[in-house]
Amino acid sequence: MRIIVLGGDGFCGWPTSLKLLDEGHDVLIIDNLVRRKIDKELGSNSLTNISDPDQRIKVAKAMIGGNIDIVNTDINNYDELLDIISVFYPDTIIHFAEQRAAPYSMINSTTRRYTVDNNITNTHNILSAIVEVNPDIHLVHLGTMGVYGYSKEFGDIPEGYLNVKINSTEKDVDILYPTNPGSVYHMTKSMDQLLFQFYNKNWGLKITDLHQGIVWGTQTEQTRKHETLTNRFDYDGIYGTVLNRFISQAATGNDITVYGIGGQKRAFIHIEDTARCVALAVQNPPSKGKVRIFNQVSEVMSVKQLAELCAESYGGTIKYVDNPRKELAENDLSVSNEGLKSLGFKPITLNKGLVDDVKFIAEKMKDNLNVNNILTSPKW
Ligand code: NAD
Ligand code: USQ
Repeated sequence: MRIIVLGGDGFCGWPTSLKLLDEGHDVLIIDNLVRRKIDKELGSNSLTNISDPDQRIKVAKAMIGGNIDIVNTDINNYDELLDIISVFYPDTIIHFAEQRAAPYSMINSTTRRYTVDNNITNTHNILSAIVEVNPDIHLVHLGTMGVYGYSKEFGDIPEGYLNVKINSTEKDVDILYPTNPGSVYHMTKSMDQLLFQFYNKNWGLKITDLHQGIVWGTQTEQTRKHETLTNRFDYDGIYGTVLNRFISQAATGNDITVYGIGGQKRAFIHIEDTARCVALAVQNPPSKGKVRIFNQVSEVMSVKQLAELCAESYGGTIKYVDNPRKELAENDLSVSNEGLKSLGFKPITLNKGLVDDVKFIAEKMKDNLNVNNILTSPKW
């Protein structure tokens, strides 16, 4: 297949691009490298050393083979996006290109507005370009579990649609799950869903929305092939996700920073599974009938459980800090992932060996960790 990966220089997009290349697809990455620029703006960095995009592409071609390229373009620029899609003429477009950190989206009015402008315009530009170039293109979007909120208010979390009984008619209907975002970032993912519903209803676009849990890990089968292919590893208080933060904190002799009492339950997925699940969705496009929504998650864990695992395994100290976020101190959570499983997904669950791999990398790169970047989350 011919596949465009939007945001293919990022944490999830890069290993997924390499996986698709390895599977024999032609891959074109579009990325404006804004994530690398935000690191500079925040005075932060990836714990791993990441190579320049052109170097990455050169080595990917040499180590994996096949066709892969990158174009540095802002997806907010509609004419350029339309041009690239018209010329490359993909079968599938994968959309990773959004500002994805909840804390970043809550720093101030500049970052709130940037997150909304960037994410919503990107998603809408892509949908619009698909209608113009070829409505048969399959769009695979990375959504988030955060659109549901994290509760069992309506029972176990289904895949996108909630079956309800209407009091007045007594009919059973499937409605889009009522969204309950906890940050401006998560709100943009909720808004993306409405754009997808409309473009599917009006133009019959084929859309898969993957509501992904928190990603952990850093390397995959393909990124391990050469050090130039190394993936990024965010550990800081803005972009670092919780388990990677805890592992890197324990590996470098820093306190493990649990927000509140650690009763927050969340869904998790390893980066290797991110690439596998996206590849499965690409290989099995949906019909035009309805937006297909899958929960891209492997397992549910509480923040406290993760902190204890890291402390017990690596001898770290748990530090309970005031929660900078507005979220439930404790919640119960149960999530269906039947859709991807029906396509053959066999989740990698948290195991000591895999956590050790991440710990080994974090330990090796410990000189790159700036302690001033650990507790940088804004309060909201
Ligand atoms: P990331 O920030 O590492 O990657 C996003 C990439 O998109 C970056 O390389 C960035 O430069 C690019 N980008 C952003 N705006 C762009 C624009 N206007 N034009 C061109 N390129 C642009 O994020 P990630 O962790 O790889 O996440 C990818 C997607 O997966 C996001 O949509 C995110 O919401 C979703 N997701 C991530 C996680 C996670 O834990 N990392 C979990 C669930 C869902
Ligand atoms: N947390 C801590 N200590 C820390 C960091 C975080 O206790 O040092 C807690 C947070 O309070 C939160 C939980 O860990 O309760 C998860 O935080 P996170 O930063 O790992 O995840 P989140 O902000 O939800 O965002 C991440 C990605 C985002 C994606 C989302 C999936 O950055 O792109 O959409 O995970 S989900 O959480 O399932 O919605």
